[in-house]
Amino acid sequence: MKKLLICSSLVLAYGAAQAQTVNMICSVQAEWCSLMSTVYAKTTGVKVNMTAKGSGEALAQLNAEKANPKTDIWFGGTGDPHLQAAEQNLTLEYKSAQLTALYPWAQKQAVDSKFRTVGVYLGPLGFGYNTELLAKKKVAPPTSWADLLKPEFKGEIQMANAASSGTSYTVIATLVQLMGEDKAFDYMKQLHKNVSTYTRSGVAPAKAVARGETAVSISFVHDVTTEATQGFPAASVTPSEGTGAEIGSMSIVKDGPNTEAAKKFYEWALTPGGQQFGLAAKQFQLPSNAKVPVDPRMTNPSKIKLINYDYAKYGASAERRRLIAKWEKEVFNQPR
Ligand code: S7P
Repeated sequence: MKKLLICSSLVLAYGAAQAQTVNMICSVQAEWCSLMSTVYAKTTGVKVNMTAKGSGEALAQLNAEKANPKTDIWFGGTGDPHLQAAEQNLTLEYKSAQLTALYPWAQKQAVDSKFRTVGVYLGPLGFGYNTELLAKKKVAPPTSWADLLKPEFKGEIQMANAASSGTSYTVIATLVQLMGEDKAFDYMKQLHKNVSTYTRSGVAPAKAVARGETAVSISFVHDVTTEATQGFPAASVTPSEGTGAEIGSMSIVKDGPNTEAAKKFYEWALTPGGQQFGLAAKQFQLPSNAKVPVDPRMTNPSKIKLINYDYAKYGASAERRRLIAKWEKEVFNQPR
């Protein structure tokens, strides 16, 4: 009997310790998740174990862990792989009490996924450029997709590789929606000749622009703003023909080890209090809770030419796989 009591109190103690932890994959810049995790742990006593991974890599990890998930929550990253995770039954259906406080685009992301993901921020796609480098070369900054094909940008453009990067997939899906598939692929083949490097991660081209390693990047504009606020000679523009935007998303992993704790973190991360940490970490995506004050350095979606991005269609696994394979074959693997 005594043995049984010791055993069950050990189990209880173990259970309590377990409940005090959330394992999170972070697909925004690590500073943001670190700050959230520190504050969350201090205010609730719940430890957040954070692993940083880009959007595509995060989805790959959830697939790899499928039989025995180690992750509880996936915070941030482009919305398409979150939709894919939902479709592949990797994430949990959960309706947040905060849903009605969110902008319609964030709620739509939840509806499109049958409530297995939700929008946490919006970030438009555009170009970053190094103001000093372009001034030295006496080249005007690009303001349109057409501009990127100009001879003066040959070897001066970086973008991410669609095989690894959610940002890069957003570029492809945007161009396909903007121009039609045939014209978009013709365009990307021409663009390929001006691209010097396809980086693994989506943020890398903006960082390369900031450090003068390349003149121009195809990036989310908020990633360029982050560099500019750190004093780098970087500026951004959204293309005049129109552009797409990511709906950065958050999902709870199905059968994760700490699901109840993950639900609490998820709720908190959607409140105005939980959403203030992006800006505090110098990240300039537009938060999804309409009550969060907007910083003037965030791009106002109503002031730019945004396409009517079909998140459900381009977030579907088959479409995403098809477009990435086509891009690899017809664009990436071609000589320049
Ligand atoms: O936090 C910056 C940001 O651009 O990175 C996220 C995304 O995970 C980029 O991942 P990839 O390397 O897969 O492109 C974006 O959601 C986010 O805005």
